[in-house]
This record gives sequence, structure tokens and C-alpha cells, in this order.
Amino acid sequence: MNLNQCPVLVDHNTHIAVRELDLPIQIEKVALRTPDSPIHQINPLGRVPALQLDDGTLITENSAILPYLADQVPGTPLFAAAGTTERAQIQSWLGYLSAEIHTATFRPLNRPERYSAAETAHPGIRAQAQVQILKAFEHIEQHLTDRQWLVGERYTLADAYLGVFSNWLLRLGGPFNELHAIGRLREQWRERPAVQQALKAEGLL
Ligand SMILES: N[C@@H](CCC(=O)N[C@@H](CS)C(=O)NCC(=O)O)C(=O)O
Repeated sequence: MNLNQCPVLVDHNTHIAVRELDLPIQIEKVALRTPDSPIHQINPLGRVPALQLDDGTLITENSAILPYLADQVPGTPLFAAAGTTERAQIQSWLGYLSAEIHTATFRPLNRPERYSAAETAHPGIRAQAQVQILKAFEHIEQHLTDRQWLVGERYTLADAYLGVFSNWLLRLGGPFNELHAIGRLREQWRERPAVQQALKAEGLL
């Protein structure tokens, strides 16, 4: 497959994976909250990440895009061979991060209007979302208590994805500052050249 012409409309984690894997992919930054954003022409859901292949095929969802990108670099330490337990564990964390963290908890925090049209309800939705975010991260914190990375002894796609959310926790403060194992992972994640390059390119460093 020739990825040279493939644009990917990114969120941070896909951007980081593209840089970790050193793939020849064209990255486009798009506005998400404007009706005229080019994302609507690419992904009818109006969401990133969205990967468009050179034959026009569209792939969405982090849980599909991240493994697909890693599979373009056979043997990459970021993922694992088909049929292995390690691969299933990495995919399990990708599913957890996408469904339980990204969508189930950060979405009501960031988009309370999707859960109630009544603006007066939004502070309550946001407050409850923070409770759920904490619970979802405590599960990860426990897992990381005696290990450095989510799966095995090395940094994988799952850690690249978790690093992004661990960075979002800095904005929340309070009890989130007590998640020390996640804090350690964030520090190591932030030191990675691919992460630094992606954050810098996005004006976030
Ligand atoms: N289930 C999707 C969620 C993607 C998602 O919600 N992305 C956010 C950006 S981090 C987005 O596009 N938000 C715009 C919106 O929800 O309209 C995935 O895991 O890829």
C-alpha cells in the first residue's frame, strides 16, 4: 500500500502514532466546532481521527486506525503479531481508552449539550463526568501500580493513546493529581521525541 497521498485528519494520539511509526502521511489540522470544517466532507460524523486512503477508503475510530497504522510497519514494538495474547491485550486497552475514557467520560465533560438541551443541567453533567473519569482512571492507576507500561515491558500504541488522556488530566487537577502511576507514565510519554514533535507541531508545547 502506498500511503504517500493519504491524508489523516488527526487527534493528538493519531498524530503521535504517525510520528512514532515515521509514516509518510499527510496530516491536516481541522477545526471541529465549525459547520464549514472540512471534516464534514471526510467523516459524516464530524469527528477526528479520520484516515483517508489513496483509493478514497475512509477509516475512522482510534481502535481501528491505530492498529492499521502500526500494521504498516511489520515488527514495530508499538504493536504485536496477529494471534498473540499481547496483541489482544493492546487492543483491549485501545477499546477501553476509546469507549470508557474518550467517549463515555470525556464527551459529557466537553459536550454536555449532547446530554441535555437545558443549559442549567450542564454543570451537573460535567460534575458527574468528572466522577466517572476518576473511576475510569483509577482502574488504570491500579493496573500501573507495579508496572511502567500498560502491556508487557515496553511502550505500545496503548501507552501512546493513554499519554494523551493523562495530559488532559492536568487541566482537571484535584484528585487527578493523586494518580501517581499515571503521572509517571505521562512524564515518560512527554519525553518521547515523537510526542514532542507532535505537540510542537500542534502548538501545544
Ligand atoms: N470513538 C471515536 C471518538 C473520537 C472523538 O470523539 N474525537 C473527538 C476529538 S478528540 C472529536 O472529534 N470531537 C468532535 C465531536 O464530537 O463532534 C474514536 O475513538 O476515535
